[in-house]
Amino acid sequence: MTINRGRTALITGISGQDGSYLAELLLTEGYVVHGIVRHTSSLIANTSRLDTVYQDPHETGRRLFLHKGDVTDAGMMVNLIRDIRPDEIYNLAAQSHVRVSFDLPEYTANVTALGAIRLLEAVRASGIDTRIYQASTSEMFGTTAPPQDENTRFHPRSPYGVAKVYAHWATVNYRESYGMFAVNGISFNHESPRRGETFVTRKITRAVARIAAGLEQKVYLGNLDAVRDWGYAPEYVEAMWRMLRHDEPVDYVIATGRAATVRDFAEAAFSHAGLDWREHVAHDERYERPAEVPELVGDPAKIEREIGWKARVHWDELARIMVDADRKALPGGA
Ligand code: NAP
Ligand code: F7E
Repeated sequence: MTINRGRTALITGISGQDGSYLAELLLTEGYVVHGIVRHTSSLIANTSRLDTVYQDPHETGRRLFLHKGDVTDAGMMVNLIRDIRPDEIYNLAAQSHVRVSFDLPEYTANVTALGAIRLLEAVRASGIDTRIYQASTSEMFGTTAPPQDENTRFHPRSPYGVAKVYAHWATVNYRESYGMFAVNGISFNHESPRRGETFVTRKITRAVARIAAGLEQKVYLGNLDAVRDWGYAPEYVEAMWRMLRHDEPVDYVIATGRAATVRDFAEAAFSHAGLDWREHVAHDERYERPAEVPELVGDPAKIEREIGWKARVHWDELARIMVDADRKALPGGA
């Protein structure tokens, strides 16, 4: 921990799944951590995933600072970055739901694509020397066949994927144009008990817990044939951090290299609770997308070789971790 003492990081999207795990990791490593949280009308801020690390503003010696802000507000980002002068910036803020991006394409572009360029420009305007991590995604590969690696052609299939391609190339462009240490982590799907409840893994494991407890009978899903490479989010934030501690600014695929269908995941999750998925999963076309990404399976050889990062938790163990957590979270859950 001592080697990082005094280092300062800024995380956009700190209240999200990855942001919360990353904040925990960096605090454990001795960093001072700043995060941008959005204004809401009903809460002081959406910080439920940060409960384990939240520090009251009146505490002395605290190392976690939350700032009200939004990546659609360029001035706010310039001022904040100039004030705190972070050594590392992790741009995790996004409208990250693929299905939702079809309903809110312009909004998704504003946050997910232009948010990245606002941040890069804010760093330039502040004139500070910092390292920047951009949360790129396997969704950029779209229909290009697996295994996908750092040289695979992009063919995004959603407004979200298109927005992330923009942010990805903006990051490469600022690295090449201005010599910034700015890198893309091309993450494949990664999940955890903190995953948003409308992503398919969490939707399934939450339903398993509620069905096992007799609270409901069925879960309605869309395409069961989609293939994904699901990893464990706490391991992925470690990859992000290690990419910024690397000697050179290099883009990497972050993946397990293992494939499973949505059907496989559902089967594993239900059977972990002693249930037969076929009795509880029903189809609803409203969960299908105008264009689907059929098969994403990453080739993580480069990050394993050059950074020494390797996924340990694979999709079937992940299903068990998430089912156990969702069962425990129910009132009276064990
Ligand atoms: P997430 O749970 O959806 O979190 C997104 C975060 O962005 C939340 O903190 C959210 O704040 C914040 N946010 C949204 N709009 C914002 C805005 N206009 N200004 C400031 N903050 C805003 O996503 P995640 O799963 O942690 O993923 C983190 C990043 O990695 C995202 O960029 C995502 O696109 C990318 N990614 C994720 C995966 C994956 O499988 N998880 C894979 C590849 C790439 P609220 O809490 O207020 O909503
Ligand atoms: O869908 C299918 C759906 O929404 C996975 C984001 O973190 O990972 C995530 O995007 C698959 C798709 O994740 C339902 O059609 C079936 O094929 O959990 P998801 P995603 O779209 O892969 C990437 C890497 C990101 O970057 C994104 O930010 O499951 N599916 N039935 C369903 N999906 C949902 N959500 N709900 C269903 O009922």
